[in-house]
Amino acid sequence: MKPVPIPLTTARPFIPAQRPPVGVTAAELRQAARQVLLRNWTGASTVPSRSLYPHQWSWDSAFVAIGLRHLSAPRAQRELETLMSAQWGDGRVPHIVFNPSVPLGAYFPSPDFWRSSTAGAGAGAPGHVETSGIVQPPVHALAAWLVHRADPATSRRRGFLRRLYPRLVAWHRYLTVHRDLGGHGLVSAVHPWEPGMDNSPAWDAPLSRIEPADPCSFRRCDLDHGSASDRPTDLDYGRYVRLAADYRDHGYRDGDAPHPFAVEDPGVNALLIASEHALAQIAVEVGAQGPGDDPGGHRGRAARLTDALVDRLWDEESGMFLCRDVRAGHRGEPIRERSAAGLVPLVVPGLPHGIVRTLLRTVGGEHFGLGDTVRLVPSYDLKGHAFDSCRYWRGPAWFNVNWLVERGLRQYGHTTRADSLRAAVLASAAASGFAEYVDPHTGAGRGAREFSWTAALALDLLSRSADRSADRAAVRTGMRVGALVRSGTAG
Ligand code: 2M8
Repeated sequence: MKPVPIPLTTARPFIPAQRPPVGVTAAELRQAARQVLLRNWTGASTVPSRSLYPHQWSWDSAFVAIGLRHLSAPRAQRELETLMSAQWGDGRVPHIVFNPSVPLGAYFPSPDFWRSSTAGAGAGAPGHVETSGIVQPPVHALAAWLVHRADPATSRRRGFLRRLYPRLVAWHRYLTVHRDLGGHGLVSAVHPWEPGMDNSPAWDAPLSRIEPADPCSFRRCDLDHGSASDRPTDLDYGRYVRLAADYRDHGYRDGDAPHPFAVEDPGVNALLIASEHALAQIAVEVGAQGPGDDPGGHRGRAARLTDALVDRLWDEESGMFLCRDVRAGHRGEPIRERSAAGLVPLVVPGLPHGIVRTLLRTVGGEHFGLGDTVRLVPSYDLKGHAFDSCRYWRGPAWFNVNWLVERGLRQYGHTTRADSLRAAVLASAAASGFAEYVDPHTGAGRGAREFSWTAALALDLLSRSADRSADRAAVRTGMRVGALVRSGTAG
């Protein structure tokens, strides 16, 4: 009998350059993803990459937990608990939690740059662990809810949500109270690393106003592991360092820090809204009773944030959400760059129908080309003046972004398109050896390999119950696919 392949593609034919090698089974892909997550587990959390990122990152951990829940619910819970135990007194969840056993020189900016336990003491930085002082997108409540649902009995027995809920509430409160720098109900990022899309062309204009730090005052470690043509330039790095150092020197107190870089990002705010909806469900589960921190309170906050998102960041002319530079002009100004962050609001429930329709047209149109010229959503406008298929967040396709868009397509009932995207994500994850990101045109893997969220999110997509029958069929036929995953790892 001829083997039945995993549906790595659906309606449209493969774009030739991205045709995955034939013969991957779901079982083998699942096993390979599992091994990546086991290797990157440190005992209490998961590093994004053993080489490039040897500590715990905030939004990486949320995505990792979403995948880990299919392997071990307690381990997925632990991942989030470890992160949240480094939460600051003011509610912020730091973007990096440093592993004290990793040498200082392994990653820059290192703990002796951030000096959280001393410089951040006034903002409530913990004393038992060193962290960075900035944040990343709030995907955590969504992750916590998905982790709980994977094994509610274990979650209840361990009091997982009951312990996490107040911390998640404090985290969202930090963002909505201390970070509404524009004064219109949306959260601002104060450093290009905060939205997670570090080197996005959307930051070029606001970043150009920042005086870079003296290049002799720091040494980049990222170039020891990655190619300079993929990574941010030295000039941009100098600006990242300047912003972080100034924030630190103001004690990480948002009321005192000048925050010369302040951007309302649609990705950050959309993930906050999706997480507020998750908090409403968590509040039901733990029986939370206000004031404000009850299911109705969370739903009300999600609705107000959604109105502000549409009001401040929707741009009909571009057909998508745009970032807003809070420090430009009188009321702030839209940043006219099409970044994938502007598609992430597809994860927000209850968007106006017209906006969803337009977003879907934009995803498949000439600027993002999904299902037409590319099989994964690129991080930036394919036609944009700054497009670069290799450089960090300036064009390559990232797996977490594609997982979010897939979720959004499914939420709004576009199952066929979601299925195609799911298949493309799995094919790319396999063919690239779970790369950090891929060239959207050729599908070639870039950056680190055996990257944790790529493996975790592939595992999550493989575990969708609706797709299980196709996976089972492939597994039953015993197709061989190891070569696919191995050749990707080598590449
Ligand atoms: C990248 O960011 C770090 C700084 O936080 C870096 O470039 O050194 C980004 O891709 C970010 O989104 C991600 O969380 C982090 C770790 O994977 O790497």
